Amino acid sequence: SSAGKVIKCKAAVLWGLEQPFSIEEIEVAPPKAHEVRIKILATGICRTDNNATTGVMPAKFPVIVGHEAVGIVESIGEGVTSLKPGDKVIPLCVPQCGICSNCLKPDSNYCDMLDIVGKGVLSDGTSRFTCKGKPVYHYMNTSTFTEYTVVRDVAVAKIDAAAPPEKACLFGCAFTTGYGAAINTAKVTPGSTCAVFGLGGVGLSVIIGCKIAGASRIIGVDINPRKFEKAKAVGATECVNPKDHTKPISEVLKEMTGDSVRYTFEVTGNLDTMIDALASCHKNCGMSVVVGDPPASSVLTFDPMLVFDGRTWKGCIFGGWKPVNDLPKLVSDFMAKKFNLDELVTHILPFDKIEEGFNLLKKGESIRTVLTF
Ligand code: CND
Ligand code: ZN
Repeated sequence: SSAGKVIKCKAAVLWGLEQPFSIEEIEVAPPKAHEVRIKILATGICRTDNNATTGVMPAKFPVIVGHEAVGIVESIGEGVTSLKPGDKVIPLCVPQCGICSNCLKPDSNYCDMLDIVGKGVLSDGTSRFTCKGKPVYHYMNTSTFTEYTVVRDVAVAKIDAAAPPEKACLFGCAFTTGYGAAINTAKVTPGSTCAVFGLGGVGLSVIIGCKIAGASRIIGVDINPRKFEKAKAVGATECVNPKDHTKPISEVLKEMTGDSVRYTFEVTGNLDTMIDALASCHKNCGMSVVVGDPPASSVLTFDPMLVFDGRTWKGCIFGGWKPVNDLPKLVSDFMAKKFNLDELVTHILPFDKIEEGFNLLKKGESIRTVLTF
């Protein structure tokens, strides 16, 4: 067996900002205490990974990004009790240690470990990856654009062994984030009107959540009209392109709905859209949820009347789920056909074609591209 030994394998390394993904042979060290080494089976491409290549989301270079995957536990480090080799798992960008003050709060999923996982190294301050004799850093605790990765045991969810990897990987980010934003964060009510800004993999998952919650009107908003067909296929009742209007989008939505948009979701990561989404929900009883990643160190200026009048402005990380507990249940619901992820996966490519997958994202041609190994 490979347990306890260094594994040589292929990985997509980013050597610096704005550099292409370079497929390299890397060395993956065995897991240390409370870590597991995972063989990746499938991994989706998310906007947040692209944000690492552009600097919108900070990363330490050289780095292996990727955070939406399904894999199989290859080996475990000392003290790991919750997982064993052979388990089918999802590496988690939001951990759940289960013992910090936030994990103990029933309504928080901001585990104390979360602030540590952003540092690009594991608990002992070092990386488990090397390439050409140099350390290569981790990303969001997951680093899934590689045949093998090492992660902390508190950041792994064990899922149904029968779950198909090229769909179930979406529970590592897009689906879980978007669906949870509607169900847990906004708590969308039956019969309500919702508007979703940004119709990528995360935005479409918000739509699925709004629909399951019983929303009667779901308006998709995107500047790329090629996204409308998919949005309607998953539950949008109509779609609007802000570029087709001279009026602010909040005015357009108000007219369309007789001023009754109850919930709005920002799922693009643009600062202007965050204000637009806030202004688009009902001024007194509306709620707007920020789901898109704001650019690092950005500052937003807004008219305080937007909230003074009564609107609620919220955010969420990873859809508000407590992932170690909740992901296995979400995957079971998926296996029981509670929701269908077919529309979200538009492209499946072999891992070597990662650069092509990112080009599809940048050109707005894909919803999710899933890479398989
Ligand atoms: P993706 O790029 O696939 O979709 C974004 C969509 O927004 C595209 O269809 C764009 O055309 C559209 N868009 C861009 N600008 C505008 C605009 N000004 N007005 C209307 N539409 C616009 O991205 P994704 O679905 O992979 O991710 C969406 C966001 O969610 C992104 O910011 C990502 O970083 C973030 C995210 C957050 C979390 C979390 O835990 N909160 C997890 N993963 C991703
Ligand atoms: Zn993501």
